[in-house]
Amino acid sequence: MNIATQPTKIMKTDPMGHIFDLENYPIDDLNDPKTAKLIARCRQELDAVGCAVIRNFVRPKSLERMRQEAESKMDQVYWSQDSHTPYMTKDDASFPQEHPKRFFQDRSSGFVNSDILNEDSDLNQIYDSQVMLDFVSSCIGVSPIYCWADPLGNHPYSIMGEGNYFPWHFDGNDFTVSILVEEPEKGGEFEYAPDIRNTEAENFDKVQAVLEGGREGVHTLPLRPGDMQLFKGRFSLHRVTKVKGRKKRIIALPTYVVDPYTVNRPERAKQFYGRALPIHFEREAHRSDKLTD
Ligand SMILES: O=C(O)CCC(=O)C(=O)O
Ligand SMILES: [Fe+2]
Repeated sequence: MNIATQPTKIMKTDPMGHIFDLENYPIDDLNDPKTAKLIARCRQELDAVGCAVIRNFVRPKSLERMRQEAESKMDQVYWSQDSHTPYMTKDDASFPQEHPKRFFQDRSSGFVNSDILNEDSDLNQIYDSQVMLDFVSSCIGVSPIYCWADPLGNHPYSIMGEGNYFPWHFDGNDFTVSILVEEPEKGGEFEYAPDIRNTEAENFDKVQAVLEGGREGVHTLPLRPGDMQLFKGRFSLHRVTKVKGRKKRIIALPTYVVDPYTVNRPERAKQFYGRALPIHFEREAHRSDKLTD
């Protein structure tokens, strides 16, 4: 199947007032002055610090439904403990030992994969929403953007319990939205180095400095349940610090791309989501950019 013939995901046009606070954030009308102002602010934040935050964007009842959904799937979480580079690539001995491509970090975390969400799940509705897609596209300033074709990783819940750590990495998709559904007692902070690389330059020296503990250009974002974050996960090196305490950290992660044909490489699909599907192998060679991954 080539790009021109692939089926297009059918998006729904519901205004989403049962999930989003449309009184304060009328994103179903991009011409509303409140929305235009919000989009301008998000763009400015993304340009300045690589991440936009919209406080109390998701209604408490929707958040509770998402928390219950994630809790109800705890026995199906794919937990993994492994060691990987920021690119999820295999070791490459042609590079010096200290090169980021050879920098392995331990990760322990779990995912409720996108393909096991309940059909009427709020997270599914967010991901199927044309209103949401248009809003994200406007905030990022890129059009068109698409939902990601990766069936396992395109809008999962990431789950982290006591002692879990999600180390420095880049995402396989271009843009990520995050909505914290349950806050841990301590830790689980999102740290990121915005735009540390771009499609033209990997900037391995800068990446190496952060991997080795450098804090230059690193931002910390304490997340709050119900807020929505937008960030450029393919270009910003990011991590989640170690979670502490009995409460789990649960976060919903809808993802977006500029090229609707891309999916995770099989290696990443296996490491994060437990398996690689035929689609991951079929599309392995197809990338929208030349980045390591
Ligand atoms: O949990 C987060 O805040 C970000 C997770 C993440 O970076 C990922 O799943 O790729
Ligand atoms: Fe990520």
